[in-house]
Amino acid sequence: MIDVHVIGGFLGAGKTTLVRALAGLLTDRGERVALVTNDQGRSLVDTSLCRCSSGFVHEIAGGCFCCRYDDLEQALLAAEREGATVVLAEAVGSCTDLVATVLSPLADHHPTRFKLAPLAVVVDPWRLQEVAEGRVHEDVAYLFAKQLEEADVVLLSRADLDPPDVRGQLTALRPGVRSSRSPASEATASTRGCPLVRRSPPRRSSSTTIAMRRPKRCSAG
Ligand SMILES: Nc1nc2c(ncn2[C@@H]2O[C@H](COP(=O)(O)OP(=O)(O)OP(=O)(O)O)[C@@H](O)[C@H]2O)c(=O)[nH]1
Ligand SMILES: [Mg+2]
Repeated sequence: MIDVHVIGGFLGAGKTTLVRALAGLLTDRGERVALVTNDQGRSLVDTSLCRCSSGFVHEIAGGCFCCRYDDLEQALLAAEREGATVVLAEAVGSCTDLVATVLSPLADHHPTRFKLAPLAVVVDPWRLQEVAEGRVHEDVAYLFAKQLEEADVVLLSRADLDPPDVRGQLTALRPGVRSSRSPASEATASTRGCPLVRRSPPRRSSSTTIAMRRPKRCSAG
C-alpha cells in the first residue's frame, strides 16, 4: 500500500514548504516520494518548486481536488505505477471539505491500495491569531474555520520565526485537535538550491491585503 498524505491549509500557510521539506526527509529515509500539486489556475509555481524536491510530481490544475477527484485518483495510480511508496498531495489554500470529497471516496474505492494518513492542515500562527481576534474578513474566518473543523492534526508553520503561542486560541477554534510544529520550520534551508524560491520574508499580510475568494465550492471543474 502507498501512504497518501493530503495536506490542507489556508493560502500561504506553508503547505508547499512543508511538502518539500517532508519529501527531503522521507527520501533520505529511503522512501520513494511522489508529490501532487493543485491549483485552480493553469500554471503552478508550486509544481516548479516541488520538482526541485522530487522526481515525481503530478500537477492537477484548473480546479480543487474536490472537483478534480478523478484527476487526483489518476495521479495516485500513476504514482503507484512509478513505484512511489509515499504520496504528498497539497490541496489548494481555499479548499474545504477534503474529507467528504477526497479522503472518503479514496478510502471507499481503494481500501487496499492507498493508506490514507490523518488529514493534516498547516496553520500560520499569526494568521490563526488574526482569526481568533476577529481581525480578518468574515470570508477568511469562514474558510479558516472550515479547514480547521476537519483537521485531524494541525501543523503550525514558521516555528523558526518565534511565533506566538496560539495553542489556546487553536483549541478554542477547534476543540480536541492534535497540534504540533510543522517539521518545515527551516524554510530557507529546505528550499535552498532551487532557483524559484522566494527569498523575501514570509507573508504577513493583514486581512485587507489577502487575495480573497468567496467561500464556495470550487466551480472550475
Ligand atoms: N521562515 C519560515 N518561512 C516559511 C515557513 N513556512 C512557509 N514559509 C514561507 O511562507 C511563504 C509561503 O509558504 P508556502 O509554503 O508557499 O505556502 P503555501 O501554503 O504552499 O501557499 P499557497 O500554495 O500559495 O497557498 C513562503 O515565502 C515560505 O518560504 C516556515 O516554517 N518558516
Ligand atoms: Mg503551495
